Amino acid sequence: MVVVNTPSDSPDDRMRWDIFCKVIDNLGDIGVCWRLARQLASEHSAAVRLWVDNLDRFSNLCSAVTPQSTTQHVDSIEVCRWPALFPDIEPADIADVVIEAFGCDIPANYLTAMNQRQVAPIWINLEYLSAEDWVEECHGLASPQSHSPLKKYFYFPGFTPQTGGLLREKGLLEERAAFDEVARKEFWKTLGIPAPATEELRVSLFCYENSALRGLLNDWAAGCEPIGLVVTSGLAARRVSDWIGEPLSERGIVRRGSLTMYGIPFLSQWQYDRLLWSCDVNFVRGEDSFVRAQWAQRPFVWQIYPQAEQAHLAKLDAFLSRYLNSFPDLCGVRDCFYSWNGFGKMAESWRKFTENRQLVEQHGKVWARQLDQTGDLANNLDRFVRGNLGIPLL
Ligand code: TRH
Repeated sequence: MVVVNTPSDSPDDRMRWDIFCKVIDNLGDIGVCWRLARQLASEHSAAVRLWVDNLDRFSNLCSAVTPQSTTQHVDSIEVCRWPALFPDIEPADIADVVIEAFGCDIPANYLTAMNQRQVAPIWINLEYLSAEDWVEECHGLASPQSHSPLKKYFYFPGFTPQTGGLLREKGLLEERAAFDEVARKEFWKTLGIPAPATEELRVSLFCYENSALRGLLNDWAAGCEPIGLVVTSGLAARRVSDWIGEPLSERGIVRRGSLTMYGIPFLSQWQYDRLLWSCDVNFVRGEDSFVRAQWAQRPFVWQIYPQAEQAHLAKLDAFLSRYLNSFPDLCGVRDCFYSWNGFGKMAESWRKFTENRQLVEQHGKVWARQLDQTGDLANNLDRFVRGNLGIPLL
């Protein structure tokens, strides 16, 4: 039997967590797991082992990860390759808490060892983020498993106190608040991009395939207002390059009419936060960048991950209902989100959105304060686990 190295090889009374992550398509799954792993380790004294099926993709997100290594320590996390043939593992090597991120199905032999462990581990399926009402009812529920005496708990991130909340590192809002003009200028310098001129609107772009993009670029180029568009590396840069008719390279600058486009390399998650904090408007997508845009407290436009049969529209609507609850007619936000997701007239809703940018920004601050009340996901999860294991809170 091959025994996997574990943090428990050294005498250690920290709670042990195993997080399993499959990189399905983009970087959101590993982005969320990596954030959670680091927070559990640094803020909750956890010994975390992160199993990832695609270390190449992970190394795109975190340059300290060596794709060839089977096991490595990064930021005090034990990062392990999750191989197709998972090695047999002793029950004693099973962690106290096992997280299956986004329903990724933990390996069968790992599950066998979980069943044989002297003290049953807490088994959690960390779900995708959704603002839909049903999430509150399902959050924290346990489901008995057909091939296991163990229960699996469904843990939902969310926007209300009846859910697990959102990932937010300790001190994030304070760091955001302290990020002043000087820090912003310094940040632009590190990217090799000039700080925006007074009348310029600085916008960041991170998106999926988007049928509204070309029209918006045309309007920006033909408009009177100077726009500085910071284009993230990857698909957004490729589609903007297609529109320009030549590649927008990392650190490249291309001008078309009133629109200046800046290419940038793929940023660390830390830098990406600072980009969101530095722009006047952020176009974000998926799950993690969407959440970070809310903590950034800058006006943002969200492209939701598209699903078959437009299933994502219910999620988009559910989010907008919560976000705009106290302000249902907020200056084109709803129209802008819908247009950016393929339903509506982008040019018109964008005009309304930017005309009322100050209001949207004020609303973003109130919204972030409200979200902060739900407590952050890592902390809520730690409490949930300790409650179930009967372990006192730290
Ligand atoms: O990459 P995404 O599209 O990820 C996905 C999908 O939404 C998917 O449905 C869902 O399974 C999953 O998220 C949870 O978008 P997202 O979620 O915003 O993740 C991108 C990550 O990449 C996020 O952690 C921010 C990070 N990032 C950087 O670190 N640097 C960058 O320069 C950019 C552009 C992003």
